[in-house]
Amino acid sequence: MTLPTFCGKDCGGGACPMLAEVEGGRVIRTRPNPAGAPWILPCSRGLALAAEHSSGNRLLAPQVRKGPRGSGQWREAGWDEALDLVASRLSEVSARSGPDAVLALAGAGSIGALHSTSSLARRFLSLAGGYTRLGGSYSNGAARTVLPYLLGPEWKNSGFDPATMSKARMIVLWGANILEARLGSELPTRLLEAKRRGAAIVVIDPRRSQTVERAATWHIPCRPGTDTALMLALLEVLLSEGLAQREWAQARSTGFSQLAAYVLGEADGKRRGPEWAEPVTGVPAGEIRRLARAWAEASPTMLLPGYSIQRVRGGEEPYRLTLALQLATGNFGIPGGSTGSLNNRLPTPRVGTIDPLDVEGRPELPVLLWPDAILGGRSSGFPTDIKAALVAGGNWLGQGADAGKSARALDSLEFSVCLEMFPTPTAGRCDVILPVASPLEKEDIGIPWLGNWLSYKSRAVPPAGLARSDYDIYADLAARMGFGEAFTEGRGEAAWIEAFLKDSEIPDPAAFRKSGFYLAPEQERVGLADFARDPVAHPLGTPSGRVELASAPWARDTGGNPIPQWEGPAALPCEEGELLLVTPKVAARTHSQGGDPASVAASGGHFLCLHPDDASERGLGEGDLARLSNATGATRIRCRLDGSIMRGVACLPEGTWLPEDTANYEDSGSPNALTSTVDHGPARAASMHGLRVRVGRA
Ligand SMILES: Nc1nc2c(c(=O)[nH]1)N[C@H]1C(S)=C(S)[C@@H](COP(=O)(O)OP(=O)(O)OC[C@H]3O[C@@H](n4cnc5c(=O)[nH]c(N)nc54)[C@H](O)[C@@H]3O)O[C@H]1N2
Ligand SMILES: Nc1nc2c(c(=O)[nH]1)N[C@H]1C(S)=C(S)[C@@H](COP(=O)(O)OP(=O)(O)OC[C@H]3O[C@@H](n4cnc5c(=O)[nH]c(N)nc54)[C@H](O)[C@@H]3O)O[C@H]1N2
Ligand SMILES: [Mo]
Repeated sequence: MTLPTFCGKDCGGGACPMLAEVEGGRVIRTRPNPAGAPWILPCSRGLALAAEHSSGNRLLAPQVRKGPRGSGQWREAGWDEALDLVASRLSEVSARSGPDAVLALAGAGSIGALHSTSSLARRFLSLAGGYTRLGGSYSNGAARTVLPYLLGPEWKNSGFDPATMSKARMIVLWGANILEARLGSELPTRLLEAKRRGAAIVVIDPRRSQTVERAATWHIPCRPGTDTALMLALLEVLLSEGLAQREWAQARSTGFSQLAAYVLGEADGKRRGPEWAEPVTGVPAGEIRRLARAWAEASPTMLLPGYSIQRVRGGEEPYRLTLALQLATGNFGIPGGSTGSLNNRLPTPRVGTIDPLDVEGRPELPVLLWPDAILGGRSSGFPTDIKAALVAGGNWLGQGADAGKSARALDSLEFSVCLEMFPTPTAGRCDVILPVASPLEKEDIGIPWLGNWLSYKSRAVPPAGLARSDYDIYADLAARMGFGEAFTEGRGEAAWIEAFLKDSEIPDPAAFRKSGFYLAPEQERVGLADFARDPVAHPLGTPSGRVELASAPWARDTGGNPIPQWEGPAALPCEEGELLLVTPKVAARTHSQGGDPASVAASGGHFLCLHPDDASERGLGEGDLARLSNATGATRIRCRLDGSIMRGVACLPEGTWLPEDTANYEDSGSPNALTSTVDHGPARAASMHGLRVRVGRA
């Protein structure tokens, strides 16, 4: 039997259409769904979904902790016992300390119209009386904070449909490694097609990623965290060589002349040109000039910025300058061009989704600071004193910044419950673990990160062991706590899907269920195209109606710079001997899924990647154990020498699991032993690239 399916992971794809082959009640394999071909294809992780599903590591029964947190001592419990315990402990905390004492550590482990780990957890807690929620995002916290100031509410419509890539003459992937860390299911195929037809493909990345290897016609290594300086220098060349489309840009923005005056050094005599940027960025001045000229010449040029460039210190500035570059070169909002905003900001087809029932005005904290908020509470200026946590769809311990602090925070809670498929380090520090169904055990509608389409999956097989869907677990808990009917609205899972399809633009739901795929008619949308064509007739919802490159509200609300600027030594250059660490995604994992030691070993191992010259200066050879340290912490890891990474830069991928015992964190090799929850600029967003670290022999 063959059934439509998708993963529903927060992996940059999210809903890639696939087919599950089921034999004898088991899913044998998943393969691409021809309905999505030739452009919308799953990645290697989707094709490995059946293996994840049947992994011997899965949690198949509720667990109640017996020993101290992190001791790994558990006993199995039946559902009645486990749910009674969770219901009574959550109610007790709420009754004693108020509902805000419960923190929703609700992540995106599962995404979909119904099975959204984040929406379901919030819905449950909203109905339970309230909770403290997390705001912002590890992914794009800086960009999503600053972009509304530039674009107004229209920032949500500022992306592009992947098919428009076919019109681009030049594509600039700025810190976007889309062949490994996807930012849309359709981008890899569109990019490789662009390469075949001879488009220029520029990749700006300190590493020679697979995207560089397989697609780039021009690789420009740039020191992490210095993109702002490189962008300013490009603007300087465009302006001083008369290549900028000044009038076009000025008709569509505010602050363009101020920005021009800043890069040309009109006030302070300091030109932010290629010679200024070279020592900061490591990009030769001639290369910067060449890129600026190519950008001005190749029309249209599509700029696709990765999220990486804003997950750095000073990460608020790059996404102001990506917009400025596309305005200066006349590529903003034209077909085959882009606005320079986050690529996936365009609406997906209308379909119903489960309502998290969020109430305005509930206490909220920046996600980066969850450990500080637990440890510090009101006396440290946070809105609430957290006593308990509901953890679902995230491996917070190890994926969040500062692993040591995260562990202390989880250990300090009075009560915590985790809904999980696998015995993650986070689950290991909770009091109760509830086993959840796998992606192949749930019916759902898939909503992609990027693209004007939807996918569908039927329940390929029933849940393994005692596992249950998050929905089913909350419905049961809600019934025990007296609000079952409000949670379910009298519907089972299938009835919800039915209702979502009714409330959708899909003309033929039966055909959709059968094929597993709905492609909306419009596939070549260009975000903000109307505004770009006629900014007077189609103004943006900003105070000026234009793109606010200069933003007084931004400066007023956040204390940030009114126009984007390079802060310089605050971030860089490094002190003598320090390296700049990047901690990117790898193709084999969605974050920490597949980050357990056995899976990591099976997918090639976990290493610190160093340039041979940087290694030899530190007395390190291939396979030696290196020690990385900075103000947050330290970790040891074997190194691999690689002449293709930029000098002065080191790479340690994210997503490996921490050991149970915090005493062993120094041996974890986790980059988040080194990331910090403090000092992070106006957006209070995470810095996970461009970390200054010392590296030496362990
Ligand atoms: N395989 C896989 N793909 C994923 C995910 C996953 O877990 N696994 N997660 C998804 C999610 S949730 C997100 S938010 C996105 C994140 O997408 P990104 O943040 O864009 O992904 P990263 O892998 O962190 O970084 C992408 C590239 O940027 C480079 N880089 C790092 N720092 C800098 C810098 O300062 N400047 C420049 N120019 N380049 C830099 C890295 O070397 C890397 O090759 O990825 C999505 N795609
Ligand atoms: N150093 C460093 N750290 C990073 C990053 C970086 O670039 N560098 N990137 C950051 C980014 S962009 C992100 S988005 C975060 C992601 O970090 P997390 O949100 O922690 O992501 P995952 O590790 O994928 O954790 C998802 C968990 O949900 C579980 N899960 C899967 N399906 C279900 C389900 O149906 N129900 C429930 N209850 N659970 C389920 C999975 O088993 C997994 O343990 O990491 C951030 N951390
Ligand atoms: Mo993310």
